[in-house]
Amino acid sequence: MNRYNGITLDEFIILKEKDYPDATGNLSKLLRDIGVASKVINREVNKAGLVDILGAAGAVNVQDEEQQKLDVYANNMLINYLKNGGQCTGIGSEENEDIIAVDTEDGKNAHYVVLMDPLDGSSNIDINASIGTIFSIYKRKSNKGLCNLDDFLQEGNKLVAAGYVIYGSSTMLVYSTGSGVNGFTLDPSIGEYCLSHPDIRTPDTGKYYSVNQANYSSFPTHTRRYIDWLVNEKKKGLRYIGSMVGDMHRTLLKGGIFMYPATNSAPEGKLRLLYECIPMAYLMVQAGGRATDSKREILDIIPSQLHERCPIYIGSTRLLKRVDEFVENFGD
Ligand code: AHM
Ligand code: MG
Repeated sequence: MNRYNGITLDEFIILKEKDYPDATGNLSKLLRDIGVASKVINREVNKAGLVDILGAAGAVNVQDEEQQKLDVYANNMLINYLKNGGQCTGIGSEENEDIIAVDTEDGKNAHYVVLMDPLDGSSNIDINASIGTIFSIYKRKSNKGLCNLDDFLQEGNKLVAAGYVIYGSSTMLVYSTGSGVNGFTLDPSIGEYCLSHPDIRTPDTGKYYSVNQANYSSFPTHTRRYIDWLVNEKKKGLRYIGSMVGDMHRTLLKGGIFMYPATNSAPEGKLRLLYECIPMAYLMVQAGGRATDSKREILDIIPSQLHERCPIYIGSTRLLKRVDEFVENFGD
């Protein structure tokens, strides 16, 4: 039995901090703030069918996608907690075109920037399927004062922490600070995340592949051939929720591969590098898996824009190795 089994997220974060003698406690506080914000979001997600909170808010976000009311709520909630928590100097969100610099004394002195997709998979809200919050945390590059965009444009290898919350049949928070991945299930009776999945390891292969198969004809040749191989030779099953957090959660726990390749209409893929692909790649790598854009390891990519997109192939190492081979054999 793991020495941490069953303990709450807060206790775990504090215990883990003791493994780092130089830790100041700031990152722990930031992680706890995100945990608390996610519980408030979870409460609203849970009652979404009961109150008039569903449906489009009318606004359109920076990606030209229809914004749902819960997206707005989740975004505001996280921003409030991060701004008031005192450990975050700036926020980059899928829902905001520009970075938000925290213009308070604490904010200007804080060390961390947070990137997030406050409520990913929002097209699933109306049908009660899994959705999630994705976050990543970097140390700022600038010293003090208001943060700037450059503080956010860092490669995944520089992350200090990343995670997601899945609002599914139960709510879980899964995160890493660079020494393995741990998963916590929200116990609604006590309102606490409790360690339920210590030290998650992704199997080196798996039964399922996960991709929007409807885009097959516009995938690069190597990906089409790879999918043919998965289906015809390896007899893999297709699982696709259309919610990255849900599809990733299954892949992380059970192995397999999740892909969002380039398509004709989206030559850079659909998913966002900084707050979708990089944090998920970080978790997958920490759990013993791998993530690439078909040519580069996701964690090696140096971002140049806040809302940049990138193709992603993420999951079990043996299946990722085959992606490399198909790319080598079939090119683009
Ligand atoms: P969103 O950030 O607007 O919710 O979009 C991201 C979602 C991912 O969760 C999911 O993997 C993908 O979009 C599904 O896209 P598609 O419907 O094209 O398959
Ligand atoms: Mg998203």
